Amino acid sequence: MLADNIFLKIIDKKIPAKIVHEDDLCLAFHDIHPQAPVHVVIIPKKEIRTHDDLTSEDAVVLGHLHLTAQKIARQLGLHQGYRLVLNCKEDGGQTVPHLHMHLLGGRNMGWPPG
Ligand code: IU
Repeated sequence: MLADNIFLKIIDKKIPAKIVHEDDLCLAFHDIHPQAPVHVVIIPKKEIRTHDDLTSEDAVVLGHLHLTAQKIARQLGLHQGYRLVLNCKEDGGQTVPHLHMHLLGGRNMGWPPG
């Protein structure tokens, strides 16, 4: 069972977050439980619950999340690379019911993921 959509409250500035980027389409902030030296969460402002709910109308937003991740990675000095993770629903490990992309970097990532 997915928890409440706390990310909508972060978008509305009802709860605080360490924001690293904001524009009309998305918001990015440092994860409260970082899994790497750099761990940023990038979310669309549009309410999309999971990756499984995406439609062709969301192609621009989805592309924008990727380009924003690239921009933030450069700004935060992840010149040796980074990992993007998008967990989808229960089996994918999604805990917050608002589409989000994890940007992880600053260490060597293992494979396969858990
Ligand atoms: P997940 O893909 O749904 O598992 O990721 C949710 C992430 O959101 C997870 O890494 C949390 O630490 C993070 N997070 C946060 O940064 N701020 C919050 O208020 C909450 C979760 I709730």
